[in-house]
Amino acid sequence: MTVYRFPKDFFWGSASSGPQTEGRFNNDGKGDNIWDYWYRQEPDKFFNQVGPDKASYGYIHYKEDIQLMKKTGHNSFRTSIQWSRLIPDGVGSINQKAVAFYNDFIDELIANGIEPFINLYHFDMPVALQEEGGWLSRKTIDAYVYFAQTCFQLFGDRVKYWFTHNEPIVPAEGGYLYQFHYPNEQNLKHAVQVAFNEALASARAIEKYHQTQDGKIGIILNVTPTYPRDKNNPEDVKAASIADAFFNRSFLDPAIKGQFPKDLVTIIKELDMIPHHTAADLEVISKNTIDFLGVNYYQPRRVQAKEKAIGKTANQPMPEDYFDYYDMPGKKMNPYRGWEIYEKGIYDIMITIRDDYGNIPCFISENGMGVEGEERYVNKDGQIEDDYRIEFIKGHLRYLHQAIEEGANCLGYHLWTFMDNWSWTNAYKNRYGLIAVNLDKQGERTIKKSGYFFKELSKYNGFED
Ligand code: BGP
Repeated sequence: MTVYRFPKDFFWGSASSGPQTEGRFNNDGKGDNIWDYWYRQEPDKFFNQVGPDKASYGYIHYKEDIQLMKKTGHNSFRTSIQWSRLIPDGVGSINQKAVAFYNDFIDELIANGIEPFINLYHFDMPVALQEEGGWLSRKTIDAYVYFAQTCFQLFGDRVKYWFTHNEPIVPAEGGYLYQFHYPNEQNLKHAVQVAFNEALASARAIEKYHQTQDGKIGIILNVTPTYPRDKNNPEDVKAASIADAFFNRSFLDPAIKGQFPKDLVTIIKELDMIPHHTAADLEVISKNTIDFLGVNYYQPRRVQAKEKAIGKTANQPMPEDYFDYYDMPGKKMNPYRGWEIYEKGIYDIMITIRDDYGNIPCFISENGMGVEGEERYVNKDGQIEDDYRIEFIKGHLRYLHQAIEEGANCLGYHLWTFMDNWSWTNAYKNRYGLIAVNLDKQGERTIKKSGYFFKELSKYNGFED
């Protein structure tokens, strides 16, 4: 029997986001964000045509939800403040109903012994700002800093853990390369500008935070460890390093080291795609790095050297001009999401943060398994027996524990996610929650087997097997 015990005061909980859980109800004063807008334009893009309007009814059920968090062992919980709920047009007047809602939510968490972790931007650009160019525009950076300051002023007396962005690479790649976020373009130059502007916006918010507040502020990055097909083949290794520069170090380096990776800058220069910026911007980025890092980990990236010489794809350069993906035989898959499950990846990330990023304090801010058709696993008492999710969590925690034993500065583990929620264009296809949500019954909640497991995990600060 092996005992996996985690450090004292380890954060156990889960992550979610405002746009994926809250929904939108009469007279709540929320404005449109790009998801509300895109769904109205193209409902067919969303699984079973389910949009963000009701999400998981979190706006209605949040008090009950916080009791369920307690029942599932949460000592901490992350969500985001919806920009378009708080400031319906992105800039300008503040929605007082949103202030009351978030105040109550935060107070209720604290009253129940759950530390609030609050993120500012989770893919939810207000439409009024998207019409001005979204993250391509400096106006959005200014508006974002105003939004951030407003949140710090309103809630900073009680919220001590803040995040500037969740996975900022995703709006860049989803919106401007691979077309799974609005505005659905394929334009590397735009993707680079969006990424730069997000990094700058983050640094400017951090600057404001440190001037006025006394808690901690960080960023949440989806760190996807990149493995070469053959680690003894220099061409594969080089390809993996370029992929890592595009998708991991592009945000890790400015957030933690205050600088963009040199190899990536060289490539972007060769492509003549250096984003618009000033010397002052670079100084802000270099001086305002994060206090701690949230790591989202779902899957590895496997890469091989390009079969054909570096080719400029059609008219549009793409990151994949520099590497090919490697389809490793025998890999373990989550067939519903189409993502490889590789538990050791979590260990490798922690060791990279320890060795290459000064062992900055960090925590696992998302890790989880989305499964389709979970109603197959309902037992006679109406509970979903999601043993696969329990195994998934344990498999990752064993490796996380090993990394901590070897000195990684990891302070907690948050599962994605608390209750089944709305997954962007996948809507409710894959369910991730510790709690099942029945959309046919106004979002009725039922704890899954994994929810009871999580309670024990938190209570014993680990597990044995
Ligand atoms: C992360 C996002 C979450 C969440 C999760 C699961 O990238 O931060 O918002 O959605 O992935 O992925 P998906 O919803 O695409 O299945």
